[in-house]
Amino acid sequence: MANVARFPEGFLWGVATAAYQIEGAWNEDGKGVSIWDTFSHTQGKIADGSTGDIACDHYHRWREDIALMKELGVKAYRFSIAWTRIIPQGSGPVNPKGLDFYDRLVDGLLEAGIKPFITLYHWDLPQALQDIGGWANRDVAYYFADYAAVVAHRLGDRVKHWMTHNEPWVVAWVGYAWGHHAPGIKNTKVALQVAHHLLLSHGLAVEVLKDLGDAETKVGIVLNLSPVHPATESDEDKAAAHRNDGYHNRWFLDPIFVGSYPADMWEWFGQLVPEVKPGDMSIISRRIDFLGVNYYTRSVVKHDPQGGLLQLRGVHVEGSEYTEMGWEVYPDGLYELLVRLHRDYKIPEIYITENGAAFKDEVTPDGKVHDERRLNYLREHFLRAHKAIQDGVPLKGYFVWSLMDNFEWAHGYTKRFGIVYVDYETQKRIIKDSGYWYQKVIAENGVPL
Ligand code: IFM
Repeated sequence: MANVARFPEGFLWGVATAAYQIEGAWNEDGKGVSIWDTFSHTQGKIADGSTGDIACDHYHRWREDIALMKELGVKAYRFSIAWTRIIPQGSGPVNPKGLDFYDRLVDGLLEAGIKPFITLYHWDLPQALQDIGGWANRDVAYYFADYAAVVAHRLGDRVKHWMTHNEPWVVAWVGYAWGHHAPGIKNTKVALQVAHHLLLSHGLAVEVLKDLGDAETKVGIVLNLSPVHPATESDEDKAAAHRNDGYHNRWFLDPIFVGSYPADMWEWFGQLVPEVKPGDMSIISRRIDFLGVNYYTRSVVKHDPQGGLLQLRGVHVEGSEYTEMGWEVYPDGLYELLVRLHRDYKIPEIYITENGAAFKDEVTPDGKVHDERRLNYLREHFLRAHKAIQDGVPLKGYFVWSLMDNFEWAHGYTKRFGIVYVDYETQKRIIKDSGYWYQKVIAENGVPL
């Protein structure tokens, strides 16, 4: 059919979620307490006072959720493992019931013809490890590698795609510098040390996963990346944009793909830079098979001497559409980012591991959710991905964030990202219009024009 932007054969259309955001069952079957259990149980931390105690109750409804994915026709499912289900105290004894849960989930997915893509760390650190300093403590990087080994031992015969971390930038900055996320620490120097330990733990886990895997095993990491544009063409604004890019994108990309921190940012951070031990950078830059890219928006910034550490501030773009998160809808940024990653870092394979949007949704009297803005958002982004592939970017798959509405961290349940609506009172799932549209895209392996 001519009126379809067709994707390459075998392109992996998927959906993504994360353990704390959907599972619930926060204290069942031997699970330990995570920093998000502690954080959400602390008054004043979550906008609507909610917790992930029940969330989407996926821990009990996983069969129904696999059936939903099957109905949508998705080829792959990206989910994360709760470290506290596997090793409740972070290190030490393994909890067999936790492993059993993911074992059943993986088998269920494979039976439904859906490829499992596992993220090992999507922010829910065992509280027992926070009690020894969390990611600021170098030992935690080694505990993470041990945990990776336990999971890979059990699931590695069936799971071939592994992601070590989800968005280490968010873990370090939002959790340890701004304190908006668990563990709620506000210390910039600590945040940079945390970022280094996260990267180190990534490299250590890559080695474990590769050693335990076979020829088919592919290992990667997921970064949240955004192109940064200057608000004006002034030299000051351009320098500010370059700094923001250094702090947000290059601080993670360069160590992983080049083996060093970006020199301009190392200098800019001055006394705040992390302690790096001999050999760390070669561990961090161990070859990986793919990069997972989470793309939602771009940043537009202006130089501002009062603008904190980076001396800049973000600006609102007149005339642009914004989502419920306050993020500008900017599909061209996805194309720009993909082409740049391919050009600057020569990454073997790329997946979009998250892309999607929060908009206000309502169930209308016909019992449906007509989320036209989300549908348009997805279509425009899919088309930019298509263009990037045509221009030579090795993009292999695309995971929509998210399969279903879920616990949006410090925003609680106030933001809905799903292509499936969740009624939290009844746990009823309703496929939104965007979900039905995605079903057609997958069936056609292309976007209707
Ligand atoms: O919900 C989050 C997800 O956990 C990580 N990436 C961004 C999403 C939307 O904010």
